[in-house]
Amino acid sequence: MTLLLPILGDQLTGDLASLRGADRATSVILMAEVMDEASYVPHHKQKLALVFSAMRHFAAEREAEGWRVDYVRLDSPGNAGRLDAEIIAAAARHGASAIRMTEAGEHRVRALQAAIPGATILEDDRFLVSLPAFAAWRAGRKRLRLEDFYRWQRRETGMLMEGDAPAGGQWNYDADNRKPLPAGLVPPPPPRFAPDETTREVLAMVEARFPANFGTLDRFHWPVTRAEALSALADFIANRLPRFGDYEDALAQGEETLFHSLLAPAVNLGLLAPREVLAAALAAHAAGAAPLNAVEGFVRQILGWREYVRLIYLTEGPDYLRSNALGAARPLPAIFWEGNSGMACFDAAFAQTRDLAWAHHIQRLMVLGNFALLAGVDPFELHLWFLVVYADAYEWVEAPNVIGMSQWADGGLLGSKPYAASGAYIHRMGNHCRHCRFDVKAKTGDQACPYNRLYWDFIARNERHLATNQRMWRTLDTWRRFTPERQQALRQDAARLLETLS
Ligand code: FAD
Ligand code: DLZ
Repeated sequence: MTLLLPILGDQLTGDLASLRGADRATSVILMAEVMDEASYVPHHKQKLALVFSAMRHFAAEREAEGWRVDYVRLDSPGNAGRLDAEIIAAAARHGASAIRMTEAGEHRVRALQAAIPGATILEDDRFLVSLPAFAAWRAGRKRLRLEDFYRWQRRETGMLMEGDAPAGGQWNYDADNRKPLPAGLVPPPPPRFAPDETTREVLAMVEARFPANFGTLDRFHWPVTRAEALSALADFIANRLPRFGDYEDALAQGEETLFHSLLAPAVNLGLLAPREVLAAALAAHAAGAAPLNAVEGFVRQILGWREYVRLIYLTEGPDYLRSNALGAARPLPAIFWEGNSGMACFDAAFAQTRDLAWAHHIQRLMVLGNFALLAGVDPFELHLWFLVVYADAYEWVEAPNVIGMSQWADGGLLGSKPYAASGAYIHRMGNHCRHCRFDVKAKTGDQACPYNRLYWDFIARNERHLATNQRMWRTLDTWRRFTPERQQALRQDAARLLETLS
């Protein structure tokens, strides 16, 4: 009577639902590095190295705890290259009488799991909100909004609550969380975890097997074990959380990580549980070590956005990825692969994407995503790019952020208005413009900031769609007050720029 327990590459959690209560004497954990998962998109080299190294460390740790682990390496002889085939082969190899798994995050892998004969699939209770609870909450609601979801979850969990009221009297401190980084304030760098022997072996394997994939490996310093992830969490709580809120939306030339946590890769792999990350932030606040605006901002991201986007991804189904409410059809411009746009903000975001497989939220949303939105890039192409380039990218979290939040391709299901902004926003939030060869004050012409040159064209092009959105009325009104000559000049100038992108 052997129980087979397949663990996926982003299920690296010691008390995963399917492991809980299993008898180590009669169970076999199966972990498999497979080509299908390594190549459904050509992942950034650091993402591949992170997943494989973390999988190998997790397997070794379980073995040390007394589990039997069957670990199939990418180069193991006979590797079938598919998760389902590896699971079925392992079941036969071990004479398994039962297979128990925790549900996968992505539609693609959920479909594979569902087709494995006789497998029991358990809910992934590492997330705080279950699908049925979300469905019940959503039923009868006219609109979906993060703010409503988040308040519901604050009440449900009691996090940052004083009775039925939000701690401090406000549900959010967004208005306090929009400061540019002042000169002279140097954010403490996040810890760098030196690759051990296992990681070095994986780095060499990735370089050898995936030489053409995007990105560099030289600066691979991600936490790959639970112990390292806990150390990364402790470092963030002590050194960056207190100012996380203030500079959450800041952009700064030469400052890659600011006060961000860089925890998403570890949390998405399962090395850290969202509940413990939240608990650590709340404990810092209770101890007086982190102000409310910082902790609320952080809680909102994990308890709010992270849960919310997953539930939208799961309930909207695979077709959501093909949403294209604005009918954007431009192929992804080469600057997304080459980083030679000449725009200081864009090229900085690109460089750290290439070198760290990470960029912070405002770079993803207001620099990279915003540029694609203004240029009318096909949202599905952009989604594939985002899925490739970040160490924390899994479709369940990446796709709603790109399709919904960033590109408004779902027509406003996830977010209330398109995150479209001219260069003025980027100028306000940081100092990139001072280092840029383009002029952020100029609206048209070759020297003008490309975000400015594209902004009004985006508004004009999408006037019909935006007219139904109350939050866009003021902008539309401004556009409509321009003289026809000015409108024409702006659109012709944008067309000239768009021509150079193709
Ligand atoms: P911090 O700024 O320190 O935030 C703390 C945590 O909150 C993050 O670790 C993350 O777990 C969570 N979080 C914050 N914002 C979001 C959000 N919008 N959605 C879900 N969780 C959030 N996040 C991913 O995990 N994977 C992705 O592939 C991904 N793609 C994105 C694409 C676009 C276009 C945008 C706008 C956002 C994307 N995000 C994604 C959300 C967010 O940008 C990243 O989670 C964050 O930048 C990761 O860095 P960090 O861990 O330092 O986050
Ligand atoms: C991301 C990833 C990669 C690159 N490789 C593997 C792998 O070889 N084996 C595996 O079990 N999981 C891998 N993963 C993570 C899966 O893609 C992840 O479990 C799904 O995205 C969840 O739906």
